[in-house]
Amino acid sequence: MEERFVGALIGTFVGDALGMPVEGWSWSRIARELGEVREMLPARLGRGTYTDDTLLMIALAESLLANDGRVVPEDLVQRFRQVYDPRRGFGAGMHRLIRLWEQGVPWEQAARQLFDGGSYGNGAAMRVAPVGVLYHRDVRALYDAAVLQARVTHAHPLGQQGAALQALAVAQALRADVNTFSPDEFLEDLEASLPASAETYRRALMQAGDLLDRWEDRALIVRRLGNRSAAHRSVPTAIYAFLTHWHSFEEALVYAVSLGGDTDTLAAMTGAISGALHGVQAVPSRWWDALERGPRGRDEVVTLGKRIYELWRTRGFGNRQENASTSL
Ligand code: F2R
Ligand code: MG
Ligand code: MG
Repeated sequence: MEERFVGALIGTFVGDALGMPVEGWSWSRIARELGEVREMLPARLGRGTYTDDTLLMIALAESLLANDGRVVPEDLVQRFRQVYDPRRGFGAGMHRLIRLWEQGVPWEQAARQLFDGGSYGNGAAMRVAPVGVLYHRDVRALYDAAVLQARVTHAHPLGQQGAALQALAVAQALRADVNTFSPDEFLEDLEASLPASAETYRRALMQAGDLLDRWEDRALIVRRLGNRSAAHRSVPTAIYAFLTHWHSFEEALVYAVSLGGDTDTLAAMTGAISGALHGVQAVPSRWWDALERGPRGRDEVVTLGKRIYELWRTRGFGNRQENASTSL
């Protein structure tokens, strides 16, 4: 179990580092120029370095640990401000939020000022793995925690529901038995866990189910499910990448990156889910060796995963698995 907690956090890191060098490339450009991305490529901050996806996940994990597992929005704001480093490739909304927070605008008000009705970017989903593992036995508490940590930066319901869906997928992978795993059952259970309000995501998951044997047709998958940084056009895609390659952490991430677009984030979210199923030992050693070290580096992320496991083991965090819609 501890290895699977760590796997979800490290899976985010590995996917982020693998996908980042080609973020923004189309799937056809990746295929044409590189064939596939199976190795850590040179990057702005060095091979194996991470971006905002992992940095914000680390900040969220540190915040949960400092607050006895609770999501405390004011604490998250402070930590997001502390770790903010423009070289890590943040989304446009986050740059703006940092300025609003510095001006003293309260977090709920600041988040509502982004875009039209708040951000529906995938930024709240890409960082949510710590919530998914900590609350994996209590779907209702998980949903509420995932939405609350999302509200700090993403006021749009699609941004919040996307974060909740990604957390649900991580939790479900953590609870799953790899020996009896079924992609169809995984999708059915995931759909059943969604509240009635998450209709956009329910439809996307149904599409994903219909396309399970069409994964080689990347043009089709990108057209139907998406590969951009909007949560509703990337969270279902990451779940799809996991489900079509559920047997292998490496293949799932290589496939997620091959879809192009928001590659660091697609692979980070796929990595969190696959890491929760297979555990940290599934990370290929050549990828493991390349991961960034030092402050907030690979070994500290492992320690965070172990500390969150310890928090869950000693404090329980519920044992309910009923439909999340009952809480909404
Ligand atoms: N942003 C990037 N990468 C590109 C920039 C990298 C740069 N070249 C560099 O190397 O420095 N990556 C990161 O951003 C994504 C996470 O996004 P987040 O945190 O949700 O940001 P944002 O800006 O809030 O949303 C992303 C985009 O979605 C569109 N959008 C969101 N809400 C919208 C709305 N209500 N209406 C219209 N559009 C909306 C906007 O285009 C946002 O910019 C991850 O990929 C992460 O890796
Ligand atoms: Mg990123
Ligand atoms: Mg990205």
